[in-house]
Amino acid sequence: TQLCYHSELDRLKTQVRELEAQLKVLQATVRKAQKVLLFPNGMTVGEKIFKTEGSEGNFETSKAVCSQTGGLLASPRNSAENSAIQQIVARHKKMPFLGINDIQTEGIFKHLNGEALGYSNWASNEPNNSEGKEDCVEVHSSGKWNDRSCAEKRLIIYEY
Ligand code: 293
Ligand code: CA
Repeated sequence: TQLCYHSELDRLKTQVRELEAQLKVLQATVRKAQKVLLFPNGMTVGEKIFKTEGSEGNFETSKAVCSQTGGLLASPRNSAENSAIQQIVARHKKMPFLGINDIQTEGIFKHLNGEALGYSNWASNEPNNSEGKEDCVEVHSSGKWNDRSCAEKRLIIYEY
């Protein structure tokens, strides 16, 4: 009957409101837990997590170590993500390599998945491929990027 449908609808509406309220509480709880657990070695930016364990490696090692944990070498897609990496650099006083390189084609820097660079933050006069052997990208404490030899050892920063 009309009356039956109406009360059923009311019950569902109440349930949705309750679930919305519970979801808000859950989201706040997760955000708080993330903040606590990631301090001082990690940061969240939107859905992305950047994290370090303080260890270092050359580009190949850094890439492999990140994959082993189910992550990737940090690869900022925008200035907010780059700032998060910059904060980790500042805290650890060590530069990382990004998941960006021009190993395949000199002068064409790409993300590890082959994606073209939509965002970049090169220092002035970089990338310069100094001595013809700089295919990887390090991040300075300024947040600016410099191409550097992939054989150097740098702070490993993971992204998830
Ligand atoms: C050259 C010129 C420097 C620059 C350096 C880096 C190395 O030595 O100004 O800082 O290359 O690009 O990666
Ligand atoms: Ca350079």
